[in-house]
Amino acid sequence: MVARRTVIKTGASAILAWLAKPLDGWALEPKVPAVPKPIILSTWKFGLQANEEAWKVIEKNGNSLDAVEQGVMLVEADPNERSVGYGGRPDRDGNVTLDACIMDHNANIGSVACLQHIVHPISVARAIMEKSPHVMLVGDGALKFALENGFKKENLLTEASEKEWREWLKTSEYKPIVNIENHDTIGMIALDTKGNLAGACTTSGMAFKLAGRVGDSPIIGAGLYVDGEVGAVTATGHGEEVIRVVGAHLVIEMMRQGKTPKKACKAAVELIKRKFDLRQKQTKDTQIGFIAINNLGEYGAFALRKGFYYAVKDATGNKLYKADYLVK
Ligand code: SD4
Repeated sequence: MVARRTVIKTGASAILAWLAKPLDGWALEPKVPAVPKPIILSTWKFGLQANEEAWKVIEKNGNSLDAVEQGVMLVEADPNERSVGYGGRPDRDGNVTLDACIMDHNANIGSVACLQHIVHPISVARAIMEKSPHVMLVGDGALKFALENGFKKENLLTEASEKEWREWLKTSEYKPIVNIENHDTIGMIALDTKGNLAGACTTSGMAFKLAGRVGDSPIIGAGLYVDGEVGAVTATGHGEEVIRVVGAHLVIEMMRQGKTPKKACKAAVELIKRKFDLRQKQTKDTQIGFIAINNLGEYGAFALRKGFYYAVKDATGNKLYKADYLVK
């Protein structure tokens, strides 16, 4: 004889199974919203203005690639932003050298590293992507390509940056401290009205770095990665540490495996911390932050320590958020 409780249980599971099964003609839940809700994320406080600039493209149904380029160009051209483009702090020889990269949802990529004299490295990166057979150019070759493609040669070292550099020369003490007072790289990721993702990342790198030093920002997979089937991610902070774990690509792969953008960013930060621990190095004075969106328009961020901010713009507004962090 079958117990009454068993009958009830079996009946209930049958109903649940029936409810879970899509009937013929029923639409399955879409993986990507039918009408994508555009969104833009960028690093640090200057991300707010950059987002507004990028939104001008998005709101006219423009594509996310144009949006991220336009957005970060605003910061590149601003002499008061001392860690990106014109007015950026120089290397220890007094030369402003810039790193940037750009990527779209179909894995089109362009990157430029250690570029001098050009205000908009992000546009040089895009030109490399669209007009050259390569994906990355560096140093003199990158400058030559830029000049041949209509970019103008300019002096990027402003009076303020030169003064700071001359002051630094007195001690020549190299401390790559990355925090809110010394905010850095602009990384921007966006989802447009057609559901396409893109990202851009641009920086003058660590102030007073060795000549020739390249950080994570122009390295596709480290400072930026976009996968149209998954999401978009960019990083800021101590580039050497981000390169060590191929940070942005790692976050993408975590999202591909089902993690939310925030959890994926957190997992990458945890791995970076673990690498510090294994090398018995202190994380003091080091900052790393990731921001991520998935192709549903969900977003998140995570940092190694307190003090990382990121800006989020969508149809409802443009807000600055404090990222959660791993260590005090
Ligand atoms: C670099 N990641 O050159 C850049 C610097 C940065 O916040 O983002 N600082 O290593």
